[in-house]
Amino acid sequence: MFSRATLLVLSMAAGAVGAAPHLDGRSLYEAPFAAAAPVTDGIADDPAWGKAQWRDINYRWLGPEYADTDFSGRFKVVWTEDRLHIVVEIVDDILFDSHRDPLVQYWDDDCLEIFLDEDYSGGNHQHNHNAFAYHMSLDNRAIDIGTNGEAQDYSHHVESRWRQHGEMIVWELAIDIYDSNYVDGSPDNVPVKLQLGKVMGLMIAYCDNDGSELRENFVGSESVPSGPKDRGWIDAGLFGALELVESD
Ligand SMILES: [Ca+2]
Ligand SMILES: [Ca+2]
Ligand SMILES: [Ca+2]
Ligand SMILES: [Ca+2]
Repeated sequence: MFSRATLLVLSMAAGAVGAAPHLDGRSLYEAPFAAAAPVTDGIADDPAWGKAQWRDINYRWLGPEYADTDFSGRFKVVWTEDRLHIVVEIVDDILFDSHRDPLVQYWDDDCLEIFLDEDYSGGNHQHNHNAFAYHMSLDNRAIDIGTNGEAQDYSHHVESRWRQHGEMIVWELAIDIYDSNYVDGSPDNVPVKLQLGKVMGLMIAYCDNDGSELRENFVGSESVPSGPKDRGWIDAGLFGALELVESD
């Protein structure tokens, strides 16, 4: 569990770099270490998942009230030295991918968003790599805005597979973690090695569209008590804190 000392250090670190502070009331997540990395195949029978706790995707950021059968979601996180592993269970009554080009209006198709801030700095990440907001399309592409202000395909950062199990989609992801020094298009980017006790920023969300021109709902794992609720693609201060812990 997070100690008061850990939280104090986190808040001091954010202040020290002059970043915008995190909003009050951020979630605290713990990712247990995975002795064996989960296989990214959309089947969540990997032993590592049994160590982690489910967390809900239940804050309605955009759109009207919705039924559990329209959308519901929850997720777990574990880690290895090389990658962060996430499993998401989603109920969505209609899967919809209107814009077949993954770089066009990707947030208005059904889309799983994985927000990651390697050093939990918070702050703006719109046109830089202070944090990433991977928009996972139904064809397993990872899209975010690059330093040129244009949508980029970062699918080589994220291994992603989902399968339907009854009414449920099980979506597994294995993510290379890059820090803010990442350079778009460079062959020299090296993922960060993960270690026990590391604290990162994390937030998970789902854009649900069931056939409309624009997404119908946007639902996330963090509360947004003030300001535009959909600004996670700009503001890493909304993200929760994820601590990498032992397996037990
Ligand atoms: Ca699996
Ligand atoms: Ca739906
Ligand atoms: Ca950062
Ligand atoms: Ca949908």
